[in-house]
Amino acid sequence: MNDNSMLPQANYLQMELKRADGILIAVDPDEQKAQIDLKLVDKPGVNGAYDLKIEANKISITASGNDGIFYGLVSLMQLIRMQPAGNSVSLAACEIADAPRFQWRGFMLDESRHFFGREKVEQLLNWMAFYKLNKFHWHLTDDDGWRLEIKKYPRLAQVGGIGNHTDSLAPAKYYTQEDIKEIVAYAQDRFITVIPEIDMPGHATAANKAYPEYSGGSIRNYENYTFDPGNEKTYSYLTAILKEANGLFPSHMIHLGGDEVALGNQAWAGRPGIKDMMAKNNFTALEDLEHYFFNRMADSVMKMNVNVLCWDEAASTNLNPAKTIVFWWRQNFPSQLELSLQKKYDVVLCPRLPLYFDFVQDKNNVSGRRWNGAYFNSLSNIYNFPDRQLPSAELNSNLILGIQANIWTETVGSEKRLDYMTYPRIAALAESAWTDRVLKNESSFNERLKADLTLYDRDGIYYYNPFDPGAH
Ligand code: TNX
Repeated sequence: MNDNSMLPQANYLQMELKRADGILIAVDPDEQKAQIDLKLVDKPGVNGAYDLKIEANKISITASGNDGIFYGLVSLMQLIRMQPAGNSVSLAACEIADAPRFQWRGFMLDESRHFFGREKVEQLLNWMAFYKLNKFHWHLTDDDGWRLEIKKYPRLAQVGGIGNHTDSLAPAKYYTQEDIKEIVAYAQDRFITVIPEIDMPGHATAANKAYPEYSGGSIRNYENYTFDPGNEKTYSYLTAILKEANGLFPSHMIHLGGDEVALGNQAWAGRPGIKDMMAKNNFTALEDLEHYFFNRMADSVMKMNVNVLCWDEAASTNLNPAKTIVFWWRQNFPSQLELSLQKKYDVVLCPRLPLYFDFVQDKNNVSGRRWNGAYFNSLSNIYNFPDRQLPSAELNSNLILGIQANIWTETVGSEKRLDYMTYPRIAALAESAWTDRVLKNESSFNERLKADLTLYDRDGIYYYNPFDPGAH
């Protein structure tokens, strides 16, 4: 090592090899003794790039950043792990020069609809690290449960945390602030940034159960679905929540949701506070009020020196493009992607087809979602995303930060189901996010995937086996 800042990466390799493979290595900051030499060098290139060289008596990893050193170590770990089980490991000599295609390689987990808890999340973070994914988008609030302790408003977690999508009376489940800090640190050790989502103004039923005074009202099928944009106090309430949340996440990013408000904003019509707010601002449509609300909340967040992330509906609101990232999820609304690029927003691609992992992956799957009854999200479609789906003019825009898979959990009520929907599709996601289009090779991917499946077996993961698909 030519720099002590690489100790955490070296310790990570040591710990992982011991935990998963029973292999012991020593970590020593003395460069002369090193058999695995880590070196930070001054070299232009993208974040995360590294060189890995395996020679007869020495392995060296060089990179210009600590993340590159980490990814080099992960590649080494993969090579070791893919060896057949036995008493010794032998690696072929090689020279690898590697760099990621996209800087945003994300995975989103919805823990509102069903709560999985710390151990499962840490296992996921471990696999994300194995696959060099680097952004964990944590959907912590939604209609079925509020999963984040907020000290100023304790009922959010204590009352809003009660229930889930299948059982509205299940005891409260949520993360304490201590839990959050520990999970964030666990992710950080693996070069993963954690981004919380506090969804607004829609998908707010759980919060409104705890503090109904900030609810935008109910209509048939949508009970207290929105926060109340007609009440001045709503803005300070939500700002206080966001401030507290921001203190727990060092990412300088908060996802504010902004999705599917049109489903619930009909409840706003006729409410006195809202009528006044509309009149005062000369708004003619409820949509104007929606943009007003989102703009004001985005402002509050940006004032904290935090960037605002949002679903593609919010691309229609005029936000500061230097501090906004739009998540394009509705592949049936390509115009929202175009609008986002026109407005110079940064964009993460996570279209429902093929990147929603709550959608089934096999035509024989019986439970789970599919699009219009027919389309499902196969391993192959994920592997070939985005190149087969989007025009290269859009893909070449430097506003496209990368890609992300989202797993919504209305239909994912157990750890087994979560595993089944996630693995091995996460491997295809990772290769699409990391590997340049000219280097992608689907049959090679499928061949290499076999080794990953044995690793899942070792980790007790209940995965979908594409080589032996049953009906699930
Ligand atoms: C739409 S994606 C939603 C989620 C659902 C998901 C189910 C998005 C921004 N909103 O609230 O869980 O569809 O696939």
